[in-house]
Amino acid sequence: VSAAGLLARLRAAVGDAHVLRGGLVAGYDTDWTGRWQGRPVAVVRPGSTNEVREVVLACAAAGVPLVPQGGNTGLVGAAAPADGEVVLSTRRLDAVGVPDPGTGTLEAGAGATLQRVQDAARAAEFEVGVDLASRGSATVGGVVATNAGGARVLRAGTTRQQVLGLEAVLADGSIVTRMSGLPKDNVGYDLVQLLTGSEGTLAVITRVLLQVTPRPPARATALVALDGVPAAVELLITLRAGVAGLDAVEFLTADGLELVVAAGRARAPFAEPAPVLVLAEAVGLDADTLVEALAEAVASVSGVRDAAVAASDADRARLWEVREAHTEVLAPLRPVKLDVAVPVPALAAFVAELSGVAAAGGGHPVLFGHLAEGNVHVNVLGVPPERELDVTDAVLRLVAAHGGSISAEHGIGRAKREWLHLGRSAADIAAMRRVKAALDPAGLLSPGRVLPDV
Ligand code: 2HG
Ligand code: ZN
Repeated sequence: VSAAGLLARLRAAVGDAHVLRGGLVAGYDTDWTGRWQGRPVAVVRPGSTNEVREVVLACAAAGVPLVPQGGNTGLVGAAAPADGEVVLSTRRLDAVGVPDPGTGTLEAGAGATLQRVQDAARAAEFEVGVDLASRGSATVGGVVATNAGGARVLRAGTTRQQVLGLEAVLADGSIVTRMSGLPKDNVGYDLVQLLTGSEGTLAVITRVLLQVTPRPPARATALVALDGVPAAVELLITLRAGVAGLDAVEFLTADGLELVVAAGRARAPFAEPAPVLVLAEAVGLDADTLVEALAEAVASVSGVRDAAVAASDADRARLWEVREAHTEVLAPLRPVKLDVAVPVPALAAFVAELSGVAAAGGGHPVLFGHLAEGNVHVNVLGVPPERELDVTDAVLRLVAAHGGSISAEHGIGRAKREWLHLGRSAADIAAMRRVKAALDPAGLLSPGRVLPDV
C-alpha cells in the first residue's frame, strides 16, 4: 500500500478533518519535555472505537507503525512519534459518564482528561483515586496505559488498583471489551491488568472503567520544614504509624523551592530556607481531628524547623502549588529527568550518594517526589548533552544498587528501555518479549518502546 493509499483509507475511516498533516501536527509530534520529537505520517483523530479499529487495520495493511497518544504529558517518549509513525490521538474519545453508586464505578472514554473524570466523580460526592499535577491535560486512557502513580498512591494504590475494566483495540483490529466492573470476575487471564501499564505497545485503549469511592468530608495538609532526608524519613514513619487516613506524603528540597519561588509560582512558605520540605495530607470525617493528628506527628519528630497546617481548600491549594509547580518550573532548564524509587530505609543513603554521581557528570540534581513510596524525581540540571547518557546510566545503576526501581511511575517508553535489565531478570524480559510477539507479531504498536532491541 502506498502512502497515498494509507492516507486515503485513514480519511475514509475518520473523515478528512481528523487526519492532520503539515503544520497541524504541532503539539502531537513533540513530547512535553521537548526531548522526543518525530515526523509523523499523520495524526489521526478517531471519534469512536470502530474508527480506532479502522485506523489500526489501515496501518497494519500499509505496514506503517502507529503510536497511541492521549494528553501527551508522558515524560519517557512513549507517546511522541518517531519518524514515519502514525499518531493515533485518542482525544476525541472523551465521553465521561456519571458514577454508578451501585457498583462504585465511573466510565470514561480514553481521551477524557483526568480532571474531567475527577470532576464528574466529585459532582456526585465520589472521588477517583488517581491524582497527578498534569490532571488538566493527561487523559484517563494515558493514565491507564502508563499505570500512572501520582500523589495519592499511599491510600489509593497506583492506577492498577483503580481500573475495574477497559475496552481496547488489539493490533489485529479485534476489540476486547471487559467493562462489567464486577469485583469478582475470575475468568481466565487478566487482560485488563496486562494492558494497564503496557505503554501503547500491546493495544489501543479506547474506554476505561474506574473505581470511585465516597469523597471524604475533610482534608488537612501540613507543610513541614526539616533538617534533611533522615528527618523527613522519620516524619514519614511517624505519620504512617499515627495518622489514620494519611493520603499523601510528598517532599521537595531547598533548591527546587527556590526555583519555584523565583518563577513566581509560590511564595516562600517559611522565613528561613530548610534543606527538605515534607507535604503531608490526611482525609477523614472532620478537619479539626486531622489537623490535630498531623500536628501531633510533626511535634514528635526531631529535626523539624518549622511547620504550617491548613484545612481550607484555598490554603491547602497554596501548599500543594509549592510541590506541583516543580515540573513546569524545571522544564525550560532541560533537566535529565529520572523517575526512580528506592526502599524508604535506603533513601537517605541514596540521596547522599546522588550528588556525587550527578557532579561526576557535570550536573546538579534537584530532587522532589513522593516520599511515601520512596519515589524520587531526580531532575539533573546543567549536564552537557554529551554527558546525559552517562549521568542516566550512573543514576540508574545507583538506584539498582540500593534495591530500587529504575521507573517508579513514569514508565519505560523510549527513554529507559536500554536499562530494563537493571529492573528485570533475563527470564522476565524474555517473557515480556513473548507477550509482545503474541499480541503484536508485526510490531505495529509503538515499536521501540519498553523493550530494548534484540
Ligand atoms: C510529579 O510528581 C510528576 O510531579 C513529574 O511525576 C515529575 O517532573 C518530574 O520529574
Ligand atoms: Zn510524580
